[in-house]
Amino acid sequence: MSRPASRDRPDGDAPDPVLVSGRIEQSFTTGDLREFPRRTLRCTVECASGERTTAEWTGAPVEDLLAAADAPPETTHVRVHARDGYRACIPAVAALDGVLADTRDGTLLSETSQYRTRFLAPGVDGARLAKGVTELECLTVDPGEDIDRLETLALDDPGFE
Ligand SMILES: Nc1nc2c(c(=O)[nH]1)N[C@H]1C(S)=C(S)[C@@H](COP(=O)(O)O)O[C@H]1N2
Ligand SMILES: [Mo]
Repeated sequence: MSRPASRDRPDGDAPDPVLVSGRIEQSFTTGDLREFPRRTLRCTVECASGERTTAEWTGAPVEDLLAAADAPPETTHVRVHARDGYRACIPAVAALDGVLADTRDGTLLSETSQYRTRFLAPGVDGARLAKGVTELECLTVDPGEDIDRLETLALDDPGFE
């Protein structure tokens, strides 16, 4: 599946589709994402610094995306990868209630932001609500394993809005 490049793409030449990796790999363009049932989540993005914003985020249910990629039942975490190298691990139970949003408060993210997709899930701290998602990856993490080592959250770029 392909679509013509657009001059006003905010993503520049970043990889366009979102890859979902379970037992199989599926890649979805933002157009494909809109074919899924729409889920809206009211979610507060809360920064460790104390700043917070609340909005309604709409997009494809993470649960459906994972099912499409045949997520292994033993999945413990979903690792969300983003365009800027950001990687965040979300406990699978929380991720399943999440949404891969393309819309905030009824407006396409691509019209207002430097990114077209964002991962949102209830109860997840703002630092893990990745913008500009490139991949949702199913992981099975051993109980003793250090989750921090699977993440890269230190890039916070205030210019990526
Ligand atoms: N890809 C990506 N996602 C990211 C970040 C980032 O640097 N890169 N910063 C995180 C942090 S620390 C916060 S607090 C929120 C900020 O979201 P906002 O720009 O909507 O306020 O995005 C999160 N998602
Ligand atoms: Mo943050």
